[in-house]
Amino acid sequence: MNLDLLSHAGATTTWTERLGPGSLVLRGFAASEAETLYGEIGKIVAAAPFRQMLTPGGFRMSVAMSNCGTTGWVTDQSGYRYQPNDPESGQPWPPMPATFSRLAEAAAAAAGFSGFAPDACLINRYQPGAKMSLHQDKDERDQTQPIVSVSLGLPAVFQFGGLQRSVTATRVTLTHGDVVVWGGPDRLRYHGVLALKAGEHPIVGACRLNLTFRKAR
Ligand code: MD3
Ligand code: FE
Repeated sequence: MNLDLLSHAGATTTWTERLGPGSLVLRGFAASEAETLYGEIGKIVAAAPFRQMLTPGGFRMSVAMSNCGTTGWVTDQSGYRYQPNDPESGQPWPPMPATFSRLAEAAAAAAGFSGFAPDACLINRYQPGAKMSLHQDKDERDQTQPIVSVSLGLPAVFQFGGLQRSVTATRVTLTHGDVVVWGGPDRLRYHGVLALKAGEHPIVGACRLNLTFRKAR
């Protein structure tokens, strides 16, 4: 594991861990902004509540989701897609707060992807037992753009596989304030999250929240 010192304007000094040629963990990168992010999430889910969506195969996801931005990721019986409106309300997704987009752009730049301008932020809520099976993110139009993820609350074990499902996955624990940038040759690698263990986080409570920033359109 390659450890580098990194200081970023905005306060925190943290360290980085390379997971692959195009993916970098920025430990604690969002820690100083966590309360702000958490407050913004509260406002977003007041307008677009967390919901457990249905996969095209007819299974209810254990992770509850919402979105902000000009488009949002949804799944139902007819498939996976991005759409500008919340299917539950018919209303546009809440706008992406400037604190979110600035953080995502700064993280991407720190990992070597300058000019990242996300139009979608998927908000995942894991309660104890919730998990995400190995999958690829390939519903975004421009796959040369990275994905940035921000973890808040309880720690989770993230699985990072290869370009084929059969490749054995590496495990890495992601914890409160960690930011990961996934791009380049790692953009289409299989990944997932093991079932969340119960606990209590002082800011976020009994769950894990994950923001994933995407350039979908
Ligand atoms: C690696 N979410 O929402 S974020 C997802 O922690 C998703 O909630 C997980 O996978 C979570 O689709 C993992 C990290 C992540 C996101 C996208 C990736 C890792 C990725 C795309 C390519 C490779
Ligand atoms: Fe994913």
